[in-house]
Amino acid sequence: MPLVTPFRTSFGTETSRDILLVRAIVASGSPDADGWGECVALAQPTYSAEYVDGAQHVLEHHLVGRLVDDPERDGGFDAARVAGRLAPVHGHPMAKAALEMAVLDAQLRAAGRSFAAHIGVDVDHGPVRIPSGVSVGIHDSVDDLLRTVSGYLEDGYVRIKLKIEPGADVDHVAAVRAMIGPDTPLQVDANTAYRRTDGSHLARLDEYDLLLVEQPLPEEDIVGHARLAEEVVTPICLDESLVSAATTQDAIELGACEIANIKPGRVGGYLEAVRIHDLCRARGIPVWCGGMIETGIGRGANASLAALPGFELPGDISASNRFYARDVVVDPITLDGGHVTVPTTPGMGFGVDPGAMDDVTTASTTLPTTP
Ligand code: OSB
Ligand code: MG
Repeated sequence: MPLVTPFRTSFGTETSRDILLVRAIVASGSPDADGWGECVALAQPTYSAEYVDGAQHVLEHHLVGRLVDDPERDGGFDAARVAGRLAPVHGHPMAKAALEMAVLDAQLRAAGRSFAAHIGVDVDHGPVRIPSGVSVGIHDSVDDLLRTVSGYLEDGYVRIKLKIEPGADVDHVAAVRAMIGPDTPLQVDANTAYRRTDGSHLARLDEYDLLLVEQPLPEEDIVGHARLAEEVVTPICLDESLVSAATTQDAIELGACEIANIKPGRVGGYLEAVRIHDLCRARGIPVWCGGMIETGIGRGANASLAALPGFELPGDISASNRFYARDVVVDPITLDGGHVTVPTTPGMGFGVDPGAMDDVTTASTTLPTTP
């Protein structure tokens, strides 16, 4: 799917999105269930080790069969059992998350229940709205960056996140802060572009009253982030490093994670994401929902997750039209007064548009769901 504008980060430029979807068709249940999951892996292994063709391979050859062979499976599939069945396979959280999401979507649709209600969001007393932030790619020119940011503020986004890298950081932040004034929430995301020795450079960002600096150091460098947290006043937020509830807990205990970006794909699924929310909340660590340039499938689910009370900061849950001219769902996320509305339809929070889906489908593979 083409992006409406190229999206540049410290790890590369995305101009289109090659998206892997998992559809779970459970025909033996009562009623029959049908669900979709979106795999957030990018085309190249540059954000994390996963990439979309690898995710497809591991799903086809190592993951789906483990659900089909579950001896305790009683005709249908139970989303609560998926992560445990897949646990013997190391890594591949994004592939696993897509599979669990499809099963959970099918199960919730069959039960006539929304994901938001399922995780305890009060959707019975009128629409729930959550604040919407936007992630802004690296721009070659500061003037262009200011034009882009102005446009998003006109759209109503309540929080700006700037992608940064060495050479496009302090000056860009200073110019944006000067333009937007002191009251608009601003944060930055380095996607691992700095090193431990960059502490004093990153401390120059402290002047600009940022909500947080996201993932300055490499994924593995938890101790480095803990040291940086001593050196820099701006709170350190982890993204790439947080691959599970256990790693999140350790990072918090080490002082490396003052704020957590929760991405369901990165942690192996929405159920693990809820566990991370719960543990952060118990420890007083604010969380927010990250994005992976999702279609309306992942975006609707993210909007539901982000309605949990620990999501104290606006997420990267922008309107569908921030990235796509045409979405694959009938109910794309839209912006209304800087907020998005939490979906309450049965399932993970979207309805697939079959025509739009057909138009962008390049290939599909059917795997048996009986051993
Ligand atoms: O680091 O948050 C990130 C997009 C792709 C990969 C990684 C990241 C991002 C974003 C965009 O920042 C978030 C969005 O979907 O709006
Ligand atoms: Mg990030």
